Parts: sequence; C-alpha cells; structure tokens
Amino acid sequence: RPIGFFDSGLGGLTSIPHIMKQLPNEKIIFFGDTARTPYGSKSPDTIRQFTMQIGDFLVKNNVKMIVIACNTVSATCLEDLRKAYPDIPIIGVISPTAKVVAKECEDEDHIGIIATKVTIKTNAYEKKVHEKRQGLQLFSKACPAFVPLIEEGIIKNDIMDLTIKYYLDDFIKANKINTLVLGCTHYPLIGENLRRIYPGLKIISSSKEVATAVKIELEKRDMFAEETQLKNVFYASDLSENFVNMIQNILGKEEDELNIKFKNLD
Ligand code: DGN
Repeated sequence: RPIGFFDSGLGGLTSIPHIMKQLPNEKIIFFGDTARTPYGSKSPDTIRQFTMQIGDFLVKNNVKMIVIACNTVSATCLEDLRKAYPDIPIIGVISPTAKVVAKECEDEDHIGIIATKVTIKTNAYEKKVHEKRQGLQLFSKACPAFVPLIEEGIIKNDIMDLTIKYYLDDFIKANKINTLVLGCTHYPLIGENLRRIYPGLKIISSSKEVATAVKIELEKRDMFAEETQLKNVFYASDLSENFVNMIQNILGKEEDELNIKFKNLD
C-alpha cells in the first residue's frame, strides 16, 4: 500500500526526494491542492474542511499512512484528521521538526521560525519545542507573501530576494538569529536565496525532518514496503504549468516519467 502525502499546494513536494532517498521501496500518492492554495491565510474552519476532503480522497486510495506535508494543516487539523481515521497513522511536520530543534540547538542560539500567518498564530512550534526542551530562545515571523510567489514560480530573481529582505533583514538583525527553521514546506524552494542572502545561518527544514519521522513510524509498526511495481502518483486540483515544472525540477525527472493527474475535490 502507498503512503499518502498532501499539501495545500506544491510545497509538500519538497519532502518527496527525502522520502525517496531514505525509503526507496515506498510508493507515494501525493495530493497538492493547487486550486485552493494558499491555506496559510485562511480560517481554521476552511482549512479543516479542505483537509477532511483530502483525507477522504487518500483513504479511498488505500494509503497505509498519511503525511501532512504542510505546517499550516499540521498546526490546525492534525488531531481532527487523527480522530477521523483512528486506524491510519497520521504524521504532521511540526513535531518531527521541533524534535530536531530541541536536539540540535544550544541554549545560547537565537532560533528564528518562519512560516505562514496561521502557523505562527497557533504558536505550534513554540509549544512543541518547549515541550521537548525548556529554555531555547525562539523568535517567530510570518512571511505570507512567500507561498504565492513560489506557487507562481517567482523564485530565482530580484522580486523574491527583495521579499526575503523585506521580511527577514530586520527580524534576523534585531533578534540576532543564527538558526532559521523553515516552518513551511514551500520554503526549501527558496533555500538557495536564503543561504546566499544570509550566509552562515544554520537552516532546519520541516520538509526534510518529516521524512525521518516517516521512517521511524514505519519501522515501529513493521510497515516497510516490499519492492513493488506500483508507481508514485502526483495529483493536483489544478494542473498548472508551474506545478508540472516544479515536480520535474524537484524530482529531477521529465514529465513523461512522472504520473501526474488532475483531481478536483469540490
Ligand atoms: N506549505 C504550507 C505549509 O507548510 O504551511 C503552506 C502553504 C500555504 O497554503 N500557505
């Protein structure tokens, strides 16, 4: 059986190469809600309604596990989804990332958390990190314009660089940030920009850390896949040119090697 992954858009795709590397036998069904992205500035009720529709779709596709490759949904609806599907393991991105922050950071580090408005408003990262380790110095900043620009493919240019500086120059300077947590699965797509603009900053990515959590959970439940003929499938609620380009870029494959499908959930 495949593992179901979803995101409000194409951001969650940034987890897939980490999964493919760590768990090469696993098959993936990915759903990106590209027609309704971004979720990050919507109300929790709307996000919950969309999340339940996606959960139903993945469960109908016989997934053995659901990975919420979206911080916004993980911060707002993880427990709702777990209640709706008590027999399926459901993993969010925030707890595994908070675990790494708690393990790898020092008390004197100044840790910046950047994410969507909704994720920041829930304080989900602060709660999770401090549950695991008291005393770490956390500072958070919502960066709501990043996701729409990334979804439009506006990445390798001055508009993105200026937007990054607009949100982060003062934030990093005023709070003496030396570690940045990418609390949105879209943000690895601007990782190069961030490293170039702020060299020396240590970066922790939620997209990467969730892959390790999936591996641990599969091991714990003895659910590793045998080798199979199943192919990964990538569904999107809007098959925009940018979505198709992004999958190709992120996975390093041509369109005809990928199984990309349209799925409307409305
Ligand atoms: N990729 C989503 C996240 O990790 O929060 C954000 C997408 C959005 O809808 N803004």
